Amino acid sequence: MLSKNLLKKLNKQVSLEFYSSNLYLQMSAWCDHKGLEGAARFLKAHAAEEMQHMQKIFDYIQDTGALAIIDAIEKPIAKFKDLKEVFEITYKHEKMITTQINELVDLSLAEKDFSTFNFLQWYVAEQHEEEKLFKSILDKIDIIGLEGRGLFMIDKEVGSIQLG
Ligand code: OFO
Repeated sequence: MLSKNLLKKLNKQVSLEFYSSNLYLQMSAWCDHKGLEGAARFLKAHAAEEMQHMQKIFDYIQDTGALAIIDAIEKPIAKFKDLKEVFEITYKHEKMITTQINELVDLSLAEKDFSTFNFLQWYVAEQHEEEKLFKSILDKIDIIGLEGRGLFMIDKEVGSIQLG
């Protein structure tokens, strides 16, 4: 059975994953609007992944016999300076999500809720991959740059990333 505190934090994570999905979907709309088809495709696919992250926690809560609660979801930012800013925001956002997951892991251990601790390990591994992914995109932007053909190349590169 989930403790009150853990349930509250897991429900908060449901909302955060919804927000992640909305943020990436909104970013994909901006990219599409700017003719950045590769980045738009990548971010839209990533938004769908975030919905799966949300659903997994939602289902876990329900499976424990507790009640999943969907809270109000914050409105995502819709306009960006350039593609670099888009990915700076994604990277920062994923680091924040990692912190939240780590806090959940910490709490599950403190409460000796080993079932939830075990469930959260998937998210620990996923966050490692996500931070690595977004950092690698930022590194490419730094190397290639967004001037002239750089933007075209980055967009093509990002569009070719296969999500797992
Ligand atoms: Fe991007 O991992 Fe969920 O939020």
